[in-house]
Amino acid sequence: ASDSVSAPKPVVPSELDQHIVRVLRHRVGKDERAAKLHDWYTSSILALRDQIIERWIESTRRTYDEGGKRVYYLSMEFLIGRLLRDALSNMGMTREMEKALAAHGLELSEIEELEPDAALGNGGLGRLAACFMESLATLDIPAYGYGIRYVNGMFRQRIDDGWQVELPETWLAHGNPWEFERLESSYRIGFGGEVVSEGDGVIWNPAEEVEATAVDTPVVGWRGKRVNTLRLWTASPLDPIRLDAFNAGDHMGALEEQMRADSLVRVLYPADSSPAGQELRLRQEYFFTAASIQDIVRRHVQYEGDIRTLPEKAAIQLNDTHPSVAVAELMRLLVDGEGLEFNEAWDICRQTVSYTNHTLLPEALETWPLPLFERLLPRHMQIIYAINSRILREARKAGCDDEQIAAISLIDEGGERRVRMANLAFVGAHSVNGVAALHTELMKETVFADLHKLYPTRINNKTNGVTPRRWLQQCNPGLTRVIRDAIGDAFLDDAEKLTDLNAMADDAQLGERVQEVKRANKVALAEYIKKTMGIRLDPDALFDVQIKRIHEYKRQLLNLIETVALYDQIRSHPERDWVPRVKIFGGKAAPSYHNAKLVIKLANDIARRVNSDPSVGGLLKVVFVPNYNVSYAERIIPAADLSEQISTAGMEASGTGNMKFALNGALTIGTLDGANVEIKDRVGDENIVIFGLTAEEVAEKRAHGYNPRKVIEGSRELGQALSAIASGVFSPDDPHRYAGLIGGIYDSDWFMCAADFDSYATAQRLVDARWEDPAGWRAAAIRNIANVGWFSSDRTITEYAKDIWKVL
Ligand code: DL6
Repeated sequence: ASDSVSAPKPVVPSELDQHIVRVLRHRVGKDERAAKLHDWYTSSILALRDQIIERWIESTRRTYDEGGKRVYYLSMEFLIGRLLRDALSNMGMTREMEKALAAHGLELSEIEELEPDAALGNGGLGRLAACFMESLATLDIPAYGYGIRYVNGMFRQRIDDGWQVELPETWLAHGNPWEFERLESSYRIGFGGEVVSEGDGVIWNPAEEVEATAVDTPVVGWRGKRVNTLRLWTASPLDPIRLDAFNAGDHMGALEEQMRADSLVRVLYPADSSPAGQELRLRQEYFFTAASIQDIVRRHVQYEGDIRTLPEKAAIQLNDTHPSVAVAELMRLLVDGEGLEFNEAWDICRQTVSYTNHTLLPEALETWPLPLFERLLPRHMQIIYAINSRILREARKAGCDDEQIAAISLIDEGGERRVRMANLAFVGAHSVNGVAALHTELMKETVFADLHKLYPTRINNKTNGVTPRRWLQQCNPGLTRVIRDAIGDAFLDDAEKLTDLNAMADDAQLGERVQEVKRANKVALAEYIKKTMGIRLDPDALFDVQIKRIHEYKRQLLNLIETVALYDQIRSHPERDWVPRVKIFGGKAAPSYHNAKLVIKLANDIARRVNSDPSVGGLLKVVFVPNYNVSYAERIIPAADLSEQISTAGMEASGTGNMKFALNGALTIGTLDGANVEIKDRVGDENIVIFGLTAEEVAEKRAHGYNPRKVIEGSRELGQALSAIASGVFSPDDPHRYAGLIGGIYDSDWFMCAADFDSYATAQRLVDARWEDPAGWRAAAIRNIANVGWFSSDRTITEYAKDIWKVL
């Protein structure tokens, strides 16, 4: 008899099932009969978490017993997204959970959908930190991630009439079953006040203090070998209420301290266009950095006794300049707290700290007005002056001239005096790394040229990576299955084993299976977009995707101009065999970034016009997906055919989306920028479409003047597309809406949209031609998958661990 006719077997509850029910009753307080989906969600996570805790305790004990060195990763952002699927998969419990839930008529996929994205980051930098945490645990390296537990994190993006609207993200509204508050790990964080001398030393008497309290989230590595800790700080006032003021009738004033503390952990990157915004940003940075450094020093002194051995037991990695004040804070604790001589403290600091630079954009290299810094952190300012005098003497001795000295100084003396946080991080660290080969070379030649001359061995490269667990296995189970069938399971533990696929890249059967999976992923994405946005997409069209923060240097505008040119071409030449395309855009613009917000509106204006134009005959569709986040990326990336990585060369430090797309079998159209260069080297010139100016050519054009008007006059397609946008073809309700945006291209074209247009448009038609050869496209897709295993964050972390942290 077949299964369908045999008597149903009695369901024997599994251990996990029983555990979930116990949790539901005793910790959630619900009867199975009355439990809502959300109760099951909470109980499932808590039951899984119980298993994780066992490994967590075991990992922590092991680290203490072995007296090993720990890595401390300080980051303003940890864009961890959802954790349930990741934790289940890394614990090897997905099947078990599916079965346990099925016993109650539930599906794991519906439970997973209830988990909010932890939107504790903005873009690549934050997602990199999340990948790194997972790889650190996977590689069995004891590590803590330190950051801020933002109550609202990154804003939620809504699109109203094509415009971005920012709303608070309420990811904690239903509590967070993953976290543990550690009231015993609390530190006082001071601001303002004065520094007074006492005996040989000084004492800082802050004018205000808040309490930082740790909230811990376990981070499970692949196969559950190690569980590390993501420690995020929350803030509270020392006194919850000023009762005297409250009783005197000043009810709001009595809670002022509470609000002041609260504002520190409310949102990620509050707008810093106003002085108040700047001050809050600096306060946030000092708050989490000081709490983290105090925690590290306390742990070390408690277990090792002697602060002088700190560099043997602790490696502190600064993720960009946001935590740079760590250098001054560590010096303060060593000198004022532990009573070390300045020189000895300086040696310890530099041996312990290392710094990663993630951008060359001058506006993103943090500097603080000196009066603000001095008012908020008077003792740190003194320490920075002391470090500066030491460094500048060293520079003078090494023969630096005044200009070089001015560039090296921790204080920018040109105009309003400012503290340079990147220089502070550079001099206070023994290692300064870039995040892709080209970026690292440009660091040496541009922003850090003079510091590099003074410390020529300090800058090194660590090309970014992404975790293949989340970005292949979990987001694309179909492709993972096909790969396992083709080359076995070794790649699950070592992504570089994907190269075994190279031998089969032309195998028609494999090509077909890869294609089937891609199509299924496209159908799923199309259904989701239909459901959420009401737009119908043809899964057989080429899915061309640009998802990332909206920024002029990332050139969503170039893509949109080319979209308009294509729209014109399709209408002018309906007789040609156009490849049907779906252009998918997604990303958030900084709330005060006018042009970026205008680009979002333009994408939506173009979409509205193109999608409703019958003369396009469905050959072109444009979609701007709202509120792009980690979970959305997990849906889109497996469904992409073409990955747009088209930044102005020299401006994208690395990119990590580029790696995720290639790993999922999308071909890249891109410039020779960031890690695209290394992707090209690995996948081979024939399996990527490169266009545009090189970084050198861009620098050359900028230095020697370049006339975009002439370029525009010489390109009919470009000229027509630009004037269509500028004259209001896509914005009849406000014909001048894009005049300024497009005028910027005519006037200076800083981001080289005009300069690169023809080359980009030609590359796009080459993509079309390649699409017309399905077998060739599939083989190229397989070669991408096969050759980007090197971009696993396991490889990146191994390099950090060996070269910088010395823990492997
Ligand atoms: O290193 C991670 C990520 C890189 O992949 C991106 O290329 C880079 O833009 C980003 N940097 C930042 C820092 N600020 N800015 N701009 O987010 O880091």
